[in-house]
Amino acid sequence: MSNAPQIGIIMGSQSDLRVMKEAAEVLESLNVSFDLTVVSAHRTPERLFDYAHNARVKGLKVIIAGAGGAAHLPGMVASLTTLPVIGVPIKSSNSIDGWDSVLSILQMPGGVPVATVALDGAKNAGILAAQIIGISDNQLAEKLQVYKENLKEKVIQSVKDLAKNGWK
Ligand code: RP5
Repeated sequence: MSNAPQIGIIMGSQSDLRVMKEAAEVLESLNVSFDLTVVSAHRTPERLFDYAHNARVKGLKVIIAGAGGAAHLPGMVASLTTLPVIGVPIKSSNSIDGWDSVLSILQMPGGVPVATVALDGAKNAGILAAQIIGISDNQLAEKLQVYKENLKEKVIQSVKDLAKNGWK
């Protein structure tokens, strides 16, 4: 995207992209600028420190961090920045069943929050990040309002479809 990125999307491995691209896609659809890269807490710890320390300086407002297995990336980034961090637990090749990723990201100690979404919930991470930006961006808030109206419309339509088929 051409605008300076407002949201940073990071993931522990390129193998996480199949999930994390859903955050990118929803931000694209809302026209919110972001950048996206791989930062591994365990394999590139120095890169993790650099990324977290530079995030606010380069203008990021929210960080979305996804990782699987022993998923320390979101928590470590949160420990190094005052920007809000949204964590995406990923069911990956080294996950037992996904709970390992969920708990690694969710169970943060007091003082270092990570807003944790559902397993593989990158889409919601993107929406939540946009909602945070939307606090001070009325145009974006309007787009989010339309998005939510569409969700409502889909449910109303499904109620009508069921009724048409005799289900009430
Ligand atoms: C985690 O290990 C990554 O976030 C990824 O989910 C998982 C597996 O990584 P690869 O072995 O596929 O690179 O750190």
